Amino acid sequence: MSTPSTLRAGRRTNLALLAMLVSALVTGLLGYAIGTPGTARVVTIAHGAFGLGLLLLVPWKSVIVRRSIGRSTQHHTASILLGLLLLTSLAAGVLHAVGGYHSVLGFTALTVHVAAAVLIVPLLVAHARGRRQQLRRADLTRRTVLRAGALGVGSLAAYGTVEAANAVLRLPGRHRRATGSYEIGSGVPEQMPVTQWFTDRVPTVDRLGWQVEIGPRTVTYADLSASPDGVRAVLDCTGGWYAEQDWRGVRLDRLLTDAPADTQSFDVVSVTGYRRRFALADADRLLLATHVAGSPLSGGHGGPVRLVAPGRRGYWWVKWVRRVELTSRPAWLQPPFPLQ
Ligand code: HEM
Ligand SMILES: Nc1nc2c(c(=O)[nH]1)N[C@H]1C(S)=C(S)[C@@H](COP(=O)(O)O)O[C@H]1N2
Ligand SMILES: [Mo]
Repeated sequence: MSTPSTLRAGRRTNLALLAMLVSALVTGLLGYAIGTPGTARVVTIAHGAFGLGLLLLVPWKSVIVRRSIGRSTQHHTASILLGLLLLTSLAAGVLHAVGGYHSVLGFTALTVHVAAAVLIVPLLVAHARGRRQQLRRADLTRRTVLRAGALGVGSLAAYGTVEAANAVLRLPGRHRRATGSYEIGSGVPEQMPVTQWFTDRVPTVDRLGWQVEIGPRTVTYADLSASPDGVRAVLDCTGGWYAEQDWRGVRLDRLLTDAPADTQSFDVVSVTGYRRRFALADADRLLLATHVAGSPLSGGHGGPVRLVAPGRRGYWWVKWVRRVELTSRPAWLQPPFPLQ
């Protein structure tokens, strides 16, 4: 056939775009939930491929867009905004993946990337709802499967191209961790960015008078800071940076020996109200830390007492810990990400 393949642009192009976009959103969120390097690598590569793969469909989608502009009088404002947000998110994602960790007026490429992606969700729902594209039985032909395969291979090749550019041009991106984070301040905690998840603020605290309530018992700062328990662990913030430090404090299982028999999990609660829930069985892998790199924790980095949660992303590492609440509810019964 001599017809250019973009003439086939239509329903299936839209369905492919939607599937890739939803997959990019899901793998993006999944990557935030994963702290172990092996799994994180797979999810991050899939994420980059789904995102970059969208660009491969631009020639087809632009035919659809031009057709639509030509034939309808409806308002396109929401669709244009959706397109602009998508371009912003893509550009910022790639900028993060090649350019390193830079904060400009408190924003980093990754915060712009994720914020734009989150704003896309309601627009995408409205956009797709008004333009239902039915999946048909006849879609399951050998040719469609081959095309989907080609799109998959092309998407991975696009990801490979960015990685090759990182390596060949010796860009900062070649040093990122499996999660996509850049190393800042390993062994030198003062160099780590002070980071809040969302709306939390650094409180003023009284170090020496600090106490932590653990179920019915109370432990003082002096008790905690006299403990020899230590762990070397990586704090990996979803904002795109990580640092490896030597942390010292008390292993949480030592403080939970008299927990009631029906205890399934516990909430680690900050003086600010910020909280995360953990399974009781995980307590021996968690540290209530008072020290990092041999010195007391600074106020910005969670002093007097913070949680150290090896293998988990930064938002689990509750700062300014005031209370550990024992519960008989399962650990998964909590918002997947903090709310403040
Ligand atoms: C509209 C949805 C999204 C699209 C199209 C998208 C696309 C992309 C692209 C193209 C990259 C660069 C990949 C590379 O070259 O390595 C990227 C990186 C990244 N994205 Fe997204 N993304 C989306 C949503 C999200 C969400 C919701 C999150 C997190 C909650 C997220 C987190 C990340 C992270 C952490 C990176 C850095 C990964 C790395 O350095 O390899 N993304 N994204
Ligand atoms: N109370 C409280 N603890 C918190 C947060 C927060 O906003 N409030 N942010 C978390 C996030 S997202 C990260 S990455 C780490 C950052 O630790 P740092 O400020 O010592 O670098 O703290 C975690 N603990
Ligand atoms: Mo973070």
